[in-house]
Amino acid sequence: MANETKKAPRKRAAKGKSTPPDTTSDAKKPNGQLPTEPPKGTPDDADFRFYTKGGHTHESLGLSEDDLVGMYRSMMLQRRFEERAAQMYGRQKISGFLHLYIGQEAVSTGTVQALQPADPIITAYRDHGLGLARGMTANECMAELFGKIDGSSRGKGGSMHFFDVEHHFYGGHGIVGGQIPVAVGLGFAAKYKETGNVAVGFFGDGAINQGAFHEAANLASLYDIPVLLCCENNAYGMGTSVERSTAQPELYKKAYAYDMTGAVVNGMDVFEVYYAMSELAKQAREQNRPALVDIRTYRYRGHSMSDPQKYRTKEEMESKKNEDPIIRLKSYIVDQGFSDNEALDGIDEEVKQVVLESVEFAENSPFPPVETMYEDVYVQDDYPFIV
Ligand SMILES: Cc1ncc(C[n+]2csc(CCOP(=O)(O)OP(=O)(O)O)c2C)c(N)n1
Repeated sequence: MANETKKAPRKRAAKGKSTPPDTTSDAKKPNGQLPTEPPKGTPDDADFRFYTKGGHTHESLGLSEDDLVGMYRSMMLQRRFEERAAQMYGRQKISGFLHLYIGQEAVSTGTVQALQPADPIITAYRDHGLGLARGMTANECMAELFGKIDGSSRGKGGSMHFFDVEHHFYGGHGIVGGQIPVAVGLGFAAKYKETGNVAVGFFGDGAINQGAFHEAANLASLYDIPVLLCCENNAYGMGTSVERSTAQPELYKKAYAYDMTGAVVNGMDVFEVYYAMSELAKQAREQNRPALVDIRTYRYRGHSMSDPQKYRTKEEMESKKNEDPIIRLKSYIVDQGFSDNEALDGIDEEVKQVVLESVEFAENSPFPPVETMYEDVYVQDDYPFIV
């Protein structure tokens, strides 16, 4: 598309805080008038944002040495926690499903570092990394995996249902794509209550094909909702690759259909994630506008513990491991002279110990009593109300 036809971002919303959207009137919209102009053509890359160039330094990003070490510690905790969880699953200490996040830690860590603590975050069932990055303790997370009463959801949710209201982490959802409209609802609430927060909803590349995504994206744009719809594009939905399941595999392009910003982010680089999410959250906050963020990442483990991973080659896996986000950050910290390998390995040992203690904590926590099974369940008193 030539520059003169390049679409300017829509300025539907007033800057800054706004009044709740008027959903009862369509007075602002021309009723029954379809465009008579010929279409301006399909979007090209100039219409999107690419956070893929790399080359950021902590200075250019305004990150301190402490921030870097904190990010390293967070990523290391997520990885060691899940390695141990996999082992506990093998020992049948954990039942049901277990979806590991290993490989995607730069996404959770970069995002949390970029957001304000009260910005709500919601995700699907691959939720351990985000929960830990947001401040959940290894103890409450491991106890939840074990189905014990000291777990974050009192042991009744398990792996797919971490939840921590205090840290503005709203789950943990097992129905593919089901959390995306809830993410828009969290953004709607932020706008309605004028909190100045931005909601961030994560989902997988498989989920983008669900109707829930399209309905939610439409409403988010129509109502000017401050929400980042973040696709953790790890290339596969269970064993099916994006190319085989998605008519437009360049997922960011779907933003164009909903008149919102579309961005691509290198999710293996924690600096790039931090940079992208800082900019996009600022825009959403200031303009009350949604964005679709296509975060290119990779999971080293199978879809869940029972996945034999026959759909990808060892070579593909190995090449991705060369991009490991933790090794990348560690090298940066050492190269800059902020710390050395020994000290960073010490952090690794420290988090391993935290995780080991969380296993002991989970072992010692009791199962929830059977009679509490129906507590904390949403029940409508007058149900069934349709006779
Ligand atoms: C509505 C619905 N359909 C099917 C499933 C079964 N299922 C669980 S995960 C999954 C694949 C989703 O893949 P993706 O969204 O790419 O997320 P990823 O696991 O890669 O993080 C499917 C089909 C489900 N949980 N919910």
